[in-house]
Amino acid sequence: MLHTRIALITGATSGIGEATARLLAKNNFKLILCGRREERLQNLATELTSHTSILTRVFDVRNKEAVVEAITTLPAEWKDIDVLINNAGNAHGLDPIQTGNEDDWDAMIDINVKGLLYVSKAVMPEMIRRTTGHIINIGSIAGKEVYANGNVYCASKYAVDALTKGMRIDLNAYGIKVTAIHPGLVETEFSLVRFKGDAERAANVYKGLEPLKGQDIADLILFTLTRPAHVVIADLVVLPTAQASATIVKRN
Ligand code: NDP
Ligand code: 8X3
Repeated sequence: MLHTRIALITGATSGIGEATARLLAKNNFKLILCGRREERLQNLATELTSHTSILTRVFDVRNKEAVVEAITTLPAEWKDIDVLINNAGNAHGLDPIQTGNEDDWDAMIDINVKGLLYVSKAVMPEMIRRTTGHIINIGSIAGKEVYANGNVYCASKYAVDALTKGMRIDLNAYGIKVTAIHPGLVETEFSLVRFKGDAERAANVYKGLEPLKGQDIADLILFTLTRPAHVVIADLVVLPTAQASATIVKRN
């Protein structure tokens, strides 16, 4: 019988993480769903329990102690995490570097970079012990190209790119697969967060083009996770057809 893998998804309360939870639940994965918004996690868990076993963990990836607590207190039957999807993250603000808001800088570096490190550090020991596992980091086209006013968000995603490469090198001896997926424009709550709840400004980001959906990224994650044991997808950039680069977008 096919081994049912355990996947831990950070940022499962919306967007790419939520779509991934839905897809993996229907594809023979047991899921540990993480995020800060407990009610959303509970609702999603309730919905998906007809497909698979679900555990939820509420924590802020910035809180090192909370991350360690969430992972080390997993019940014995959930400890062997096979798949870690480091998805939690956001942009905060879109300002020139000279007038950037330091709280936004802290949020992006603390969540997108340090949070990813804390979660990975907590999950890796069991993967290393079992000499198996797969870590998928969600980067961004912003981690491949810098655009005007993207400065610190881009830096945080360049860091994700570098950390992915570093993980693949350092974990090579343990048979652990490491993948980065770098999306372009995906219509999620991302722009609403970036523009601090300004729904009109957020909607404008996706106006006049057909953006990617969370489901599109979930499909790639599932594809990546279902390659044969000897194959790792190392690095994937995925854009809407209307997008040619971080800044060149064909709009109607
Ligand atoms: P959403 O805003 O829809 O989702 C972000 C997720 O991250 C939420 O589930 C949120 O959960 C979680 N999160 C944010 N901050 C924290 C935190 N401090 N601790 C724990 N969880 C946190 O955006 P997306 O789905 O689009 O974003 C997912 C990833 O994809 C991010 O890393 C983003 O940078 C990346 N990405 C997005 C693109 C896009 O155009 N949308 C393009 C390229 C990359 P909660 O608030 O409940 O904690
Ligand atoms: C999100 C993509 O181009 O809006 O990472 O920064 S972009």
